[in-house]
Amino acid sequence: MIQKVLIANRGEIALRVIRACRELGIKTLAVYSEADVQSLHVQLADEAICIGGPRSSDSYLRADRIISAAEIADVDAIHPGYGFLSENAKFAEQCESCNIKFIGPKSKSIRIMGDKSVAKDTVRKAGVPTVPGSDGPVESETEAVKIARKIGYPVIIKAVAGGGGRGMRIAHNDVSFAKEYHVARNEAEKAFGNGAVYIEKYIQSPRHIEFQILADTHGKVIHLGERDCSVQRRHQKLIEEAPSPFLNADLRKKMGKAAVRAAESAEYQNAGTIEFLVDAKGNYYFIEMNTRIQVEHPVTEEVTGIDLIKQQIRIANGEKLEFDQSDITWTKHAIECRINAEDPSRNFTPSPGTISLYYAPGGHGVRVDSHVYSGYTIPPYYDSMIGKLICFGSTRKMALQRSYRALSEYLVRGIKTTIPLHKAIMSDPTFIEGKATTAYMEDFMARTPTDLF
Ligand code: MV4
Repeated sequence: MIQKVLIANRGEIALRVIRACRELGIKTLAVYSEADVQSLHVQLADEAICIGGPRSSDSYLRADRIISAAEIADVDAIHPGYGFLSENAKFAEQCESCNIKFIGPKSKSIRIMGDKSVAKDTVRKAGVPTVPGSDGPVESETEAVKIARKIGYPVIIKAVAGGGGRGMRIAHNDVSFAKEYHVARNEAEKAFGNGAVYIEKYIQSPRHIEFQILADTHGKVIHLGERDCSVQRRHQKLIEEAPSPFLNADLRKKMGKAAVRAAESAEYQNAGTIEFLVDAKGNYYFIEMNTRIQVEHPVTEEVTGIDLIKQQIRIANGEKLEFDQSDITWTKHAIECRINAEDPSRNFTPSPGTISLYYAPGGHGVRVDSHVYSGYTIPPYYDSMIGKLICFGSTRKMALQRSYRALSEYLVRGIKTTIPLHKAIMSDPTFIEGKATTAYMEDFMARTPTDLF
């Protein structure tokens, strides 16, 4: 039985895990960097251990120090949150070999899904639709051009070790292909130490729709529906919502079944996400699986009523899922706005510093997951997200109106944030009509005067 958990993370997700543990009667150990001494996760956990300097590479990425802390404090399990070591197969393996439960999938599943080409091949063999392209990594430029011609331009060149939009190049003809192929290989080699790439047909302006999976250690896999994450900028998501305004019940059912098959094909356990691209005609294609809890998980929690972090802990404990697919219903609509310490009028440059005044919205249908407070200083070392505003109601319209209302009472002084940008999007006809694709943000920024932010 898990009685004590080390949270190998910081910020709002560390708080989120501490809260779930509290409700389950589980003791918590926070780890923190020298930059996070004043952080709420350090204050709210039962115990806290400093694991190193401000930079992630000296603290939250130091598997050795985190496992030492786990052993000193005698924890039963480690929750990795998102980012940092959450999708590191070696870290999961180290936990397993030290007899500490890794609250996540087996290292084997992380490895399969970490190689984007192996992931694609694995789910395709299980009957899940994938984007037409090369069968696995391409071996030479000559072979690559042949495949590109066969599938037809435009094509996208993706790094096998990439993911989340890193290491992708688009080519429109033989000439640009030759150039982009080499750029992609060099970038992949530099960024991941692995230059292998694969090729796919490029889908124009798709929607990004992902399915939440829960899988127990007894072979049961269910999905909790989708999140539409099409509103993003440079592969950083800004808004996520559930259900997707684009899916009907029939498509949801088909994609949900495909998502479950994809998870099963990797013998997946715990919470995970299957990402699809969906084109204008409703064709859907698996692109990647995220083998961790995601930033946007509260959207699914609010529409299904299921606490995903508690489910992760229950699953790691070896307990059976307490519901069947037919028990899962979606009766509400939820929208999440990511509040970042960034200046949208200056190309989203980070805006770290001290928050002189902080007041978070509340009321019916409003949830704020945040770790900041009046007087808190945002360190420059980590990502810029300072909170998530999740608004929900019985209809999409209600969730939209509530989001605008809550954003209007959200006060963050002393730094720049994405709050004014979100207010503008919540009142934008294209977004309100549910027509946003992955091309939305670029278009929105081009036609919106930035002095609004
Ligand atoms: C694509 C694509 C078009 N065609 N693959 C970006 C994130 C990574 N997970 C995969 N991505 C894309 N893959 C094919 N074959 C377009 C994107 C893409 C995208 C995907 C999801 C959300 C936002 C995006 C923004 C630009 C491109």
